[in-house]
Amino acid sequence: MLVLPLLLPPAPPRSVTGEAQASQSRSSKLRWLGSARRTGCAGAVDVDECSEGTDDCHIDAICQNTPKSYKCLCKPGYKGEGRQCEDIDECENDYYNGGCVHECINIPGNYRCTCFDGFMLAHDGHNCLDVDECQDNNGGCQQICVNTMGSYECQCHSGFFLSDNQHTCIHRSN
Ligand SMILES: [Ca+2]
Ligand SMILES: [Ca+2]
Repeated sequence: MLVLPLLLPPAPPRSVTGEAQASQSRSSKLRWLGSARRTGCAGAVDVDECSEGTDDCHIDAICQNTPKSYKCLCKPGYKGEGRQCEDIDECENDYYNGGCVHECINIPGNYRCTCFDGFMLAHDGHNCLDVDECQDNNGGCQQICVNTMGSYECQCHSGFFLSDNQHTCIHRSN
């Protein structure tokens, strides 16, 4: 039985710089693919459509070269079959709210949780923690600062009452 040696074309230059070289290497690669198919050696020559940019993956997809073809996979945070990908709206479900305790903001490929005034985002990125305003300059209170959930209030020692600005105390005159 006659066994014909499998003749592979020379490898294309690995590091091509410049548009002229790149397109030259592309056209010769395509030529090789054609001859490989004609001679029935499918699979012997693989064209990396991903690195050549000849794939039709969506801009928000990851191109994966395979031995005979390529695959398009939507990036994390996107849904679709690869040729078409669209952002997942993590905030869409009002009940789940992206797992955010307060507010959920949808962004392309991701989402962010934010908190109402008087709260700060916890390290888990989802919970909201009360800001203790009294830790900072006594909350601006002249006498007593009382921290509350989502806010704070100023109070005064006996013999004083809180002024209209809710921060300073005025001595009660008899
Ligand atoms: Ca999103
Ligand atoms: Ca507070």
